[in-house]
Amino acid sequence: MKDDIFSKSMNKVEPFVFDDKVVKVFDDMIRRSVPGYAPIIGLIGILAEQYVKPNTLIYDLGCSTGACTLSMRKNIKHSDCKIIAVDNSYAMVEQCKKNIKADAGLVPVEVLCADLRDIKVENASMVVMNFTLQFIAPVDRLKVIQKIHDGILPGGIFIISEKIKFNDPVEDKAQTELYYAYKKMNGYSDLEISQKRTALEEVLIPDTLEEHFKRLKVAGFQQAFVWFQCFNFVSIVAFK
Ligand code: GEK
Repeated sequence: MKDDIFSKSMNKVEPFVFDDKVVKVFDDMIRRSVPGYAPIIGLIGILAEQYVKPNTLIYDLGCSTGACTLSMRKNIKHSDCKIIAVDNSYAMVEQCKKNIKADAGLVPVEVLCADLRDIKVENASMVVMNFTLQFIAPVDRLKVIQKIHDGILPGGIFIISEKIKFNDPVEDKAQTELYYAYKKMNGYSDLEISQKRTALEEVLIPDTLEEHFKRLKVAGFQQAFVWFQCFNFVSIVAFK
């Protein structure tokens, strides 16, 4: 279903929430709004194929409708693994469960409606947070990353995709303008772009790449690098 949530002029733009209305248009919204989303989903399957170890757990934190979970499920070679998909939006979790049910993959999937800050991470060979840490309160971010690090087995990986901001104001402006041009190319009007920006203002708080790398290092990851970038959207792989 086409995303037209912000197409009409609003007297007051409310903060963005992942409710029923958003879930209905989510797949269209994220593909048209996040440059690189579709290739990232596909390529996360390759990372899963390479790094998931037998008899381990795989986490998809902030799973939404289950795109990363399904991509990993398709490519994991070991059916004794289990994917744990977590989201705190009831509407998202319901849609995710439907999508998993309609998929013929053999790897078991458990879908949890929970705040990712409250769940235990253990025996993991791969953890994915695809565009989700940006919605977690900045004060909680290190604790979340630390928990993920501690729950990953040696040799395991953590994939974190985020919208980022840049220290250099010239780069920040150029990358942001390219991102808005991407949205316009995908059919969003200036009004939709501007109202969505207002709705996300205090909800999606981006960090710089430097802040991400520093946090990953403090948490104990051995190495981390960008494996995908399109404008101000990046995906990092961190190795334990
Ligand atoms: C994808 N990964 O399609 N606990 C659990 N879930 C949360 C929390 C939290 N504290 N806060 C936000 N979420 C997906 C896309 S969308 C990104 C992820 C976007 C959930 C929220 O409900 C939403 O489903 C997801 O994080 C972020 O690859 O919409 O830009």
